[in-house]
Amino acid sequence: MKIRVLTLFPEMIEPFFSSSIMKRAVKKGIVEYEIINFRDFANNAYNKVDDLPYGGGAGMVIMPDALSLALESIGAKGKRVIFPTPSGRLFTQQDAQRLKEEDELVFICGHYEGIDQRVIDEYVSDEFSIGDYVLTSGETASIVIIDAVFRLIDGVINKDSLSCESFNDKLLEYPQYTRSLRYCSNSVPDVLLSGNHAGITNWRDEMRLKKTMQFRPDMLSDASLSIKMRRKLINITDKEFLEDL
Ligand code: 6GU
Repeated sequence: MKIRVLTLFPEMIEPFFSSSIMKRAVKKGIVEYEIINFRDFANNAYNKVDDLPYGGGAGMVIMPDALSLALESIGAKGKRVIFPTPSGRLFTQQDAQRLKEEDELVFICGHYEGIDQRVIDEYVSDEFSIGDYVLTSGETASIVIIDAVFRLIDGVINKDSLSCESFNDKLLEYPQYTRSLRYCSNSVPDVLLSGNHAGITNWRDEMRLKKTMQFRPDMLSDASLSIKMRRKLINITDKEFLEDL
């Protein structure tokens, strides 16, 4: 996959591609990237890329000129062009699954009050928000989306870690423990040391249900639970109901 990021702050993006798992994926040739500073495409005296909004209001808006020249330079028309913005549709794991199938992705990082709507109309295929809060810029949001997508590509990370993780079946993950056995006088749950695989699976399933109930009850309503998991959920809620009495 080739990822291109159009930004006014390349120094915010570069470290993500040159560290950790992303660095390895780039080295292996699984992911290619290009960071483009669209200020380089400005053709005015001060390399100005933004201006006041027509109609008034606070802040500055990215002008169409330099940004669209940058987009033209990479033949962005017809490509998957993603514009992260707080006014977009909420980005989900399902979107990440869909995007991982693409050969090329282009990201536009907005700043200030946003970018001129005509560039969005002309080039952008997806407007995504990464959550209900406001960030200063699109760079951090782009990195979040790129991370969620590229880790799903074959060869980037161990397949086993992908198969059983939060959101695959719309439940949160169970808690993990590793050595040492004693830490701050807290011990590891006995079942994990028992060698009883069925017992361990059962405990982990229960923990996933409990955690999801505690932190994301909204996810339970559309989780596609097996009959076995549904029974467990009923058991847990019954138990908690009785404890509350
Ligand atoms: Cl994609 N951008 C910005 N600036 N803020 C956000 C966001 C994106 N998603 C949530 N908040």
